[in-house]
Amino acid sequence: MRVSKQSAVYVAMVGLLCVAGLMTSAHALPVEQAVLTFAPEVPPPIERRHPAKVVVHLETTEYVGELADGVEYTFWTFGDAVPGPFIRVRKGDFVEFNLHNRSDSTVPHNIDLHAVTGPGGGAEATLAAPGHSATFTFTAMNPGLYVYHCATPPVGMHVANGMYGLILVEPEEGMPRTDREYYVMQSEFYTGGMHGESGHQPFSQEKALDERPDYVVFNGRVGALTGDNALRASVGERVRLYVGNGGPNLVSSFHVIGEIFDKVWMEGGSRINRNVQTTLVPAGGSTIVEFDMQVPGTYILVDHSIFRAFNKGAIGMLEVDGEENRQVFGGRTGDSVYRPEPAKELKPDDENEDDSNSGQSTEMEEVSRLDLSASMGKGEQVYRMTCLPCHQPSGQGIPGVFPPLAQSDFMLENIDRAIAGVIHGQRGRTDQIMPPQNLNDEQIANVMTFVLNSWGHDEGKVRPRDVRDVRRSGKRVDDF
Ligand code: HEC
Ligand SMILES: [Cu+2]
Repeated sequence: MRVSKQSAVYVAMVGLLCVAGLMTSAHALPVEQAVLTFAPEVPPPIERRHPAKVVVHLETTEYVGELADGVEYTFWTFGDAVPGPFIRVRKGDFVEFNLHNRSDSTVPHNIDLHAVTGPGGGAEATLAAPGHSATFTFTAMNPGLYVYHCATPPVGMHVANGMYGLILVEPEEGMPRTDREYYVMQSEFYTGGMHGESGHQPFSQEKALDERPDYVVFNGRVGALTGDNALRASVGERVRLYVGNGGPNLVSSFHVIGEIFDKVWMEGGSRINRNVQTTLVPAGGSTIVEFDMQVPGTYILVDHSIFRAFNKGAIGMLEVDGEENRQVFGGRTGDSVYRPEPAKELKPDDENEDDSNSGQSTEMEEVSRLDLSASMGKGEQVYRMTCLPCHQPSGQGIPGVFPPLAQSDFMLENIDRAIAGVIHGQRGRTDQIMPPQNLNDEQIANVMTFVLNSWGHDEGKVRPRDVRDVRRSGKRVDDF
């Protein structure tokens, strides 16, 4: 199994051309090798104010990688990464595009660049069998941010397996300067198993036809932009995101929680819209958004078709450090534990003589520390991806909206009841509803273990079979 070389900047196969004079007889243009970068990195702005001949070398590959923790998928790629590398040229540039299909590929591949004016965007011209290369040329006629993708039949499958990326054609005068530029590309995956099911997952043609993805992700996998992989910026900086949507099916409602886009290059074209909350990114389309950072914190990138974010993986994070600005954002002006009275009378606990729980605690003593910390680690991932947006990073909840899990008496009082809430959803204690969390037994066991051993709790390990028992009992929160 090979791991994609995310983030490394690589200059595509430097060589051959461009020796000293930097001139080709054919076009009398200076020759440059394209600088390609892996998401979330963007190549440096183009400094020159004249056209050039830009040479791109891109390799198509196939490899088994991780779609989510413990979930493997056979990706088909450009540049050994999903999404493929970011290409940056200038309007008027003459591009020599070399596509190399590695010899261990199982199928032919090609490339359709939406930045190309001409048949198939280069698809027919670049079709390459395993172990072959193809070259074509084009002039970048129109400025904008364009998607590229494989267009080899079955096209849907090549795209669904990860074959897409972005090419920016800068206008002649260049893009305005910003402090940070990032590359974010949404796409969805259709797998044999349900979301979170571990092991190698095959592509599901049936789900793809139904447009029923199990994963909707940024930058090729669940968690590519969260935790340690979060994007970074500082207060006072201007951030620009080059956002693409590989599809293959869904249109994205791209939104950054806690930010308003000062500028949006609508659909990645030349028209600028201002003061936008959520912008559409069509399948096979793009957008460029820009905003100033005024207040530190974690800003969450989502597809605001919100189940895709909280249940299917379409979450990214932008961590911003720097000085608070109480004028812009007053922050918490009150801080208290949120313990609403139960809206319904709960049945007294002694009705089901909690001996299942006491049995559990003797067994719990046998569980090794190591086992607990492994489960905690996996549980933290689930928590970050699933529970955090509502219950918050330190389990503190949001007063009046989402109850805290830290020191939640309701939760600590009856753990099976809390598990039932996570399985089936829960309502009645607040004005809000917790929807059923579409997680398997192992994921729920891990996340509960994490929650029950964080923020001052010390409640031991929940095992998948504990979750299974609650699930089998069919009991809902109100039945406890
Ligand atoms: C969409 C927001 C949302 C998400 C996501 C969410 N919850 Fe909740 N959770 C709530 C709400 C709202 C309640 C209270 C519902 C009610 O009124 O009974 C709640 C209640 C709970 C409770 C009972 C605590 C109490 O005081 O009522 C537990 C335990 C809990 N959630 C755990 C989790 C876990 C674990 C996850 C992640 C797997 C999770 N929740 C994901 C919104 C959410
Ligand atoms: Cu392909």
